[in-house]
Amino acid sequence: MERILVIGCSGQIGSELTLELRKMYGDSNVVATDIRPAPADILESGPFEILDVLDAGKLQLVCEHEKITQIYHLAAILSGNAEKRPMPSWDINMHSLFNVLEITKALKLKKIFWPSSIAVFGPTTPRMNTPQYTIMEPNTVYGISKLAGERWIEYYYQKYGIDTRSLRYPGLISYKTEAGGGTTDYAVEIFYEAIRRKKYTCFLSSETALPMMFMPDAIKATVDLMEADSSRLSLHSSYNVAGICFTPHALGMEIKKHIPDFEITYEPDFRQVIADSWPDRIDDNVARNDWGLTYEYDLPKMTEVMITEIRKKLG
Ligand code: NAD
Ligand code: AKB
Repeated sequence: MERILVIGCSGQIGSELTLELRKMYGDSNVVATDIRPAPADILESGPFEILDVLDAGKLQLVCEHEKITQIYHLAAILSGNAEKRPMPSWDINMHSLFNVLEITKALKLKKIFWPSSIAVFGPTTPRMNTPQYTIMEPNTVYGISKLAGERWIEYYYQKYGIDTRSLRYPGLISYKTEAGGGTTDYAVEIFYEAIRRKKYTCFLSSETALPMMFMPDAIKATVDLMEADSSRLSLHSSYNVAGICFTPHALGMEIKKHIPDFEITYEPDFRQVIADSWPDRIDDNVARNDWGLTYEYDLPKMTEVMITEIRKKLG
């Protein structure tokens, strides 16, 4: 029987992934944790504990007491916020990963999931159809921490035989929980502002193309990777996943199909430089070939669901 620990269950991904894992493994077998309270549906459907992942002692106690077999470690400081507080963000992103890797080794857990990001790429990386293996010179605190993290999880796989699995998520779009301080957050904020005020001032320029993915596709990719037989995985660092590629202008046009008087204006801020260093479009053939990565949502389908669900949410 699998016993799963989710670290960072109250965030954009954790608030949805935890519920999916509870459906798969049983509510009581998925222990949700975060440094802040969880959403009501997580609190009501299964176990939850306040846990600071930097507290290695408590992390070990929870893993032992709950007989944990797998960890999903989602706690991190994302790109925009990390640029505002570089050293504490580096500490949280790296120190938390080492705590999880060391406990996985000490308790001989079966496997861990730790997400990487398109932020591992940098200004010298080829921007179009960015390959799995390519030049990687990230120039953000967040990107450097993700690239270092990829190297460390690969190291623990090679050196200690720990089954580490990871995806380089693009910008994730969802309606349940607000995005957590990243550069791709405009693609979530825009929907709320379009529905509330019919206008949005974007912090990136109109033609800034970035890879993005709708949350149901991200959740499916995550559980598919974690469920895949290890013999199918050619790498234990992190897989490229592409999702959909669009610009703020293209997203604005798609929203206008549903809200014809929606207006978008542009006032790029410090996040423009970060976005300019990331790829436009990713090549995800290694993930497709190894474990069958697929997507369901394109830009129109995702936009339709986002507008319908956020209208319901805002009443
Ligand atoms: P988020 O900021 O929404 O959620 C992170 C959660 O971690 C928060 O609930 C926060 O309270 C918690 N947390 C922070 N510090 C903690 C600590 N010390 N101990 C315990 N919990 C702590 O982030 P997210 O968008 O859900 O991202 C989850 C992971 O996926 C991160 O590693 C992130 O880098 C990665 N990722 C996210 C995206 C995206 O677009 N959302 C894209 C690429 C990669
Ligand atoms: C961010 O913008 O920081 C995240 C990411 C792509 O990692 N959404």
